[in-house]
Amino acid sequence: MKLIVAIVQDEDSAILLDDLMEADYRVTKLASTGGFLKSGNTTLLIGIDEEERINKCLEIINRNCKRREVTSTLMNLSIQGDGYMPYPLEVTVGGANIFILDVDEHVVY
Ligand code: 2BA
Repeated sequence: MKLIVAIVQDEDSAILLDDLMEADYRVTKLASTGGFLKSGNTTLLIGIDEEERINKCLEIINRNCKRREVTSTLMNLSIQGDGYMPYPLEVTVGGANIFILDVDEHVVY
């Protein structure tokens, strides 16, 4: 069994979840926060028994998740070190960051 951990943008998550459900994948959706931008994103846990279904799952994620340019305001310590200064930043946030893990065991009680 494999566990796909996919970090996607909130904007893409609803339609992605629908497509995964329709294709009969088992999914858990978690509300998460990116460490860099400190803004919300979505983490999906997808446990897959049959290895041959992994590529199809990746295809569905790829089809639904778009890269986007995001302008955000980060806070930086001022030169004097006595306060925080806002500064604008533009980054390209991935369509999806995906980790594929081997699962030793899956137990359901
Ligand atoms: P964030 O950590 O909020 O990062 C958002 C975007 O900011 C990143 O998009 C990247 O373009 C940029 N970024 C991140 N760290 C940076 C840095 N130190 N310097 C300059 N720019 C930086 P993505 O790479 O597509 O990542 C989207 C989200 O996926 C991340 O949100 C994080 O929640 C997750 N993620 C990405 N790589 C990860 C990893 N290796 N481990 C765990 N989570 C990861």
